[in-house]
Amino acid sequence: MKLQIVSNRLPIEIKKNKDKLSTKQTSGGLATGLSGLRQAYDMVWTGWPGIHTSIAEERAKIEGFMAKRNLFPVWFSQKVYKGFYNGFSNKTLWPLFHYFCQYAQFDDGHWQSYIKANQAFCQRLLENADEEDIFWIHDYHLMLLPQMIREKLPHVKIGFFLHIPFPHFEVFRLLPRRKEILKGLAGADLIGFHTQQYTDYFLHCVGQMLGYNIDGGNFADKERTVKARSFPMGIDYKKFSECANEADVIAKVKEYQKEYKGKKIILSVDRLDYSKGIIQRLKGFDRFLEKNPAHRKKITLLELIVPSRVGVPQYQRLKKEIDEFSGKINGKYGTPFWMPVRYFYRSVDFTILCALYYSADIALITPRRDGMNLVAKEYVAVHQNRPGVLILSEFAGAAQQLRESIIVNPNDINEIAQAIETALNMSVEEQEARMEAMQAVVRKTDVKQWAEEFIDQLRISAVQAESTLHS
Ligand code: ADQ
Repeated sequence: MKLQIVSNRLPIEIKKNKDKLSTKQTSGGLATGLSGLRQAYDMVWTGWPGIHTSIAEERAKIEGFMAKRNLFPVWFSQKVYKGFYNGFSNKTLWPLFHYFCQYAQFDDGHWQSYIKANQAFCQRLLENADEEDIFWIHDYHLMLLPQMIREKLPHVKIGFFLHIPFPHFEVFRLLPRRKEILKGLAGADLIGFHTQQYTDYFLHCVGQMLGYNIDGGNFADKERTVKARSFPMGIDYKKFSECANEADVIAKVKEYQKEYKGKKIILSVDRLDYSKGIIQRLKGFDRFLEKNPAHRKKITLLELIVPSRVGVPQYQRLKKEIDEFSGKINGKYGTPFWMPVRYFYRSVDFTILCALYYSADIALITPRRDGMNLVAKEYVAVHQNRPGVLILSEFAGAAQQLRESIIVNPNDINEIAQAIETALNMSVEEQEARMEAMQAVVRKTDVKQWAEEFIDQLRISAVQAESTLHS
């Protein structure tokens, strides 16, 4: 029996530079969560290796490298991958599921590529699957896959986890292929979401669009019972909570303390994405500076933005808008000795990330929609015995758990400005009390525990589904 993990990307990516192949580690969070399961299961992982090649020798080399690590690449033509990934996944599903309906495109060619890509995943999995296997499929790229596998292997255990929000019925129904998506997911035994709200929205859509009776969190697809449950994803709590004891992190923190002496640091960390509310945050900070002249020169907003989906036009436009708005704030309030906004457009390593989290007096996290938002949890975990305030959007899944943060509506610029003021005026005792309460929650829902709980539930669900089938 194997545990088959399936995600769009493999945890190791292949890069090619002037005919030379190299490797790079990707998706840290999920890989860490699954590491605990490695001891209990024979685990294999199937996904795209990050490169398109039709050269047989190159493919064989990559296959060999991956096989040694129990990784199985799925190969696509560039055209199919583009329609599947840039197209249906990121121009249709991503905007719609994040309530950016105006950005959602419905292109039948993209949909055909989405089907083909899911089929390619299915074929690859079948080469190496048997009826005893447990499948755990991840995210919105692969929503047709549960049913495709079910048709070929009716008795295997299939779990699916959605890392982004599941939208309200009124938004989901805009999708022309909504029924196909729901039927695809219904091939699973267990469907997981970050929050109870996303779970309820999904079940409501199943009831309305497929006409199934919803019984608690369950429904029957033919004779099989399908369960939908919430599993709030966590972080590697130990790693983040202990990082401030590491010598290289301590050295970096000292550097930042020297550089920002006498100034408060507000930090934000995101992938470049319109769902993350980066412009709203800048506007909120602008409003704060406008209303609080006494704080000028004493506060800096550090924005760490990791490049993402550079091929999609909305993302290019957003990058330009952020550049312009940051420049506008700096032009308006900056002096030769003080820049209100410092903005870094790159990924940083773990040491720098932790040192920044630790040094930040405030984390300002303002997504307009976010499945969970792990950055909020990382900030909380790093702040051991160190005051700090988390300002968090009510539209992040994490806001359901991190109740002691200052919760804001990112569309309300005045509320963001007011939250910064409240954070700056908060007593150290209150900051610490709130931090400790949030740390207790983040510790309890660690990523390894999240993965184990999902698999435990999947095994139970599948046994129940099996007994329903034979009764
Ligand atoms: P993301 O949209 O990528 O994930 P998030 O949960 O915040 O959002 O995770 C981002 C990760 O990238 C964090 O671990 C963070 O440390 C890291 N990161 C971001 N910017 C960085 C930078 N400049 N340098 C280095 N590291 C950086 C999707 C969903 C989320 C959901 C996760 C997990 O959109 O809602 O929480 O999956 O399910």
